[in-house]
Amino acid sequence: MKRIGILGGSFDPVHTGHVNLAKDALVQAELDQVLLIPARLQPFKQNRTPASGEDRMEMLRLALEDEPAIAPDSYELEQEGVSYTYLTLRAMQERFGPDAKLYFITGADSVLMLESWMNSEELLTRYSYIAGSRPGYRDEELEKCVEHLHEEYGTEILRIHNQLFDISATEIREKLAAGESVDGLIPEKVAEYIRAHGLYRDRGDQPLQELQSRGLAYIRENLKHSRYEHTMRVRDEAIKLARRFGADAAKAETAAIYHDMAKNLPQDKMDELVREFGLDEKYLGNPNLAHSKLSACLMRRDFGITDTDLLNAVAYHTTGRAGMSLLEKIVFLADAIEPGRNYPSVHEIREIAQTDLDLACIRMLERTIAYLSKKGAFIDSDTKEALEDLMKDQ
Ligand code: DGI
Ligand code: FE
Ligand code: FE
Repeated sequence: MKRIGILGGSFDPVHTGHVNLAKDALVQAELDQVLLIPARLQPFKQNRTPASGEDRMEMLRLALEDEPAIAPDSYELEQEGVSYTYLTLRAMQERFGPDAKLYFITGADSVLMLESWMNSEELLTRYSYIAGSRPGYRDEELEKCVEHLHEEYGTEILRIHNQLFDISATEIREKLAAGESVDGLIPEKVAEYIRAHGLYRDRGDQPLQELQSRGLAYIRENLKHSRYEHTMRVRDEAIKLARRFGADAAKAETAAIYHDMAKNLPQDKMDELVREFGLDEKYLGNPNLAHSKLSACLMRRDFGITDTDLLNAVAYHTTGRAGMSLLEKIVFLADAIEPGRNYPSVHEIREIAQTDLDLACIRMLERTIAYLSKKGAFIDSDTKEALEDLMKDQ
C-alpha cells in the first residue's frame, strides 16, 4: 500500500520549516511520497497582496529540487474559489487510487481543532494524520485528543518530532521587506528567486493605492464638477511628467488627486481652518494661497498621510518654494499646464516641459509674478524665492 503525505499551506513563501516538516514526516512516518499543495489565497481577505500561485509553485520547486520524494502540486491553485481540505483529500484519493493511504500532515495546534473542520467526520474516518510538533509542546492535550479521535472515529494520528516548524512566514516577509537577512529561514534558492522577482519588497505603492481611492472618493464628494475634472487632468499630466523626469509616478498621481481638495471650501471655513492649523495669517482671506496649505493639512489630519514629500508637493503646488523636490516641481507644473489651461504663454511652457522641468517651472513662475503684479495682488515670498532659487542653476 502506498503511503502519501499531504501538506497544505499558503507557502507564501515556502520556508525551511515546511521543508523540514515534509522531510521529517517522510522519514519518521515511512511515507513513499509527500505533496506540498499551496492554497489559493484571496487577496482581499489578507491585508497584503500575496505572491501569485505561479510564484509560490516556483519557489516550492526550487525548495524541493534535492528531495526526489517530495514535490509541490498545483491542485488547489487550479480549483475555483477556496479549497476545503476534505475536497482536496477526496481528489488525491481519486488520483492515487483506493489502495493509497493518505496522511494529512499538520501541526499539533491544528490536530486539536480537527473536529471543527468542514466535513470533519469524513476527514476523520477516511484519512490519517501526522502531527508535527516539538517535544513537550501541548503534549498532554495532544495525547488526550489522539486517544479521543481514535476511539470516536478510529482515526490514526502519528506524532512526529519536528523542531523547526515554528518559523513564521509573516516574520520572513517582514524581514524581507525590511531588507534583513533570512539566512537559514528559507532555502537559498528561494531567497534568490524572491530577490530576482522583487517579491515581498516594501513597496510604498500598496498603501498609496488605497490613499488614491480614498482621495478620489473625497474629491468626488467635495469638489465642484469642473474642479474634479481639472484634478483628473492634473493627475494625467503629473503621471506623464513623473515618467518623463524619472519621479515616482504613483506618488505624483497621489499628490495630484489631493492637490486641490480644499479648493471649494467656503471662505469662512478656510479662514477657520487656517487658524485651527496655526498657519500664517497671510493666508487669511486669500483662498488662492490658503487652499494648497489646507489641502496638505487635511491630508495629514484626515487621511493620516505622513510622507513629507507628498505633503509638500500639495502644500507648495500654487507658489512653489526655494529648494523644491522633483515631486514638488512635477505637481506644480502639472497643475500649470494641464490641457484645460489656456493663458497666453501656456503653449510655450508646455513645449519646454517636454525636455526641461526647471526651465518650465521658471517660465511659469515668471508668468505668475507678472500677472499678479499687473493686478496689484499680493505675491507670496515663496513664489519669489522659488524663482530666484531655480534661476541660480541656469
Ligand atoms: O488651484 P488651481 O486653480 O488649480 O491653481 P493654483 O493652485 O496654481 O493657483 C491658484 C491661483 O493662485 C492662481 O490664480 C494663481 C494664484 N497664485 C499663484 N501664486 C500666487 C498666487 N496668488 C497670490 N496672491 N500670490 C502668489 O504668490
Ligand atoms: Fe490649486
Ligand atoms: Fe489645481
